[in-house]
Amino acid sequence: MSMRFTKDADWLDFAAEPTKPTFHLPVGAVDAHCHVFGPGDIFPFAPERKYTPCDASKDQLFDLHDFLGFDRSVIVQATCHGADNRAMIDAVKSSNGRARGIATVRPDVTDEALAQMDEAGVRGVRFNFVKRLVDPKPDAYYLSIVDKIAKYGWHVVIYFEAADLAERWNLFTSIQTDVVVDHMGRPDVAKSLDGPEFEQFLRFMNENENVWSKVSCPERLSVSGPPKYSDVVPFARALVESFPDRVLWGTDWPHPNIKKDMPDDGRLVDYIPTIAPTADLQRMLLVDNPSRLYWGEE
Ligand code: 0GY
Repeated sequence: MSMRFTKDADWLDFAAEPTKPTFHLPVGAVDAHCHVFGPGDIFPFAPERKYTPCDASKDQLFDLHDFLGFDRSVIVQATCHGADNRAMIDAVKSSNGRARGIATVRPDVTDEALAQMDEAGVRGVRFNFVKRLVDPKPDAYYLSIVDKIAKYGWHVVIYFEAADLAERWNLFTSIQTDVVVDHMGRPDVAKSLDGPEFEQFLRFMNENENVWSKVSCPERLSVSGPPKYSDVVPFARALVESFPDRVLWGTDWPHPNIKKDMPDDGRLVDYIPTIAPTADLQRMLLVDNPSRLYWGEE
């Protein structure tokens, strides 16, 4: 029997008809952070989820990428699906090698399940520390997963809020694989670029050469708002210019938990040259870096 889900009342749908971007993405551009949700009647949402999203299918995602000009993508498991990776894996398998996946697993995941995911195109696991999205677990929980994925050469994606960085510093810096931080570690952009909070994030990247950052999601961080997100630009641009070979960019479609100002995905693409102003920086951010990390291409 298929299940019916009703999206949360304050949930905004993604933009049905985004604008055509004026910025032409370079050939081989990768959307390194996007999701699929359900559809819930085929891939039910997890009982432990903190929100119920709208449906956002693989076909809608692939159509969006064609429209915007992305050649490839990385589909990241979202918390509304818990550790049930079927929707993400189905999307990755349907992509003809044009998508890679990031899974969420528990410490009791079997080796067989990991091997199947690897075969399907999964290249890492995501640890989510954002308390409104998942209940926190002790460091040992995450470290046991790090041990299990080691033999596949996978990496770890971490999503946390600025204050969590100090709290989890020892855990984060003990991980030996590549570590990819979602959305720049969610800086408070009302604070100074030179202040202690962002300074700590820069130190995290400076002292740990395995740490990468997605310079994505201005819409989640901005106070000044769309389409320019001008208060986020200095933070993202500082990372792109300081660590040009360790930054990634993604749309975050279908934009979970955006309660106002749902971004127009075309305008989000037009934001890219404001944080990566030269063709070289754009190529590294959009093509070279994700191709190396997710497809092993040098
Ligand atoms: C994002 C951001 C969010 C949600 C999730 O897995 C998730 O549910 O990551 C958020 O609410 O900030 O990157 O998708």
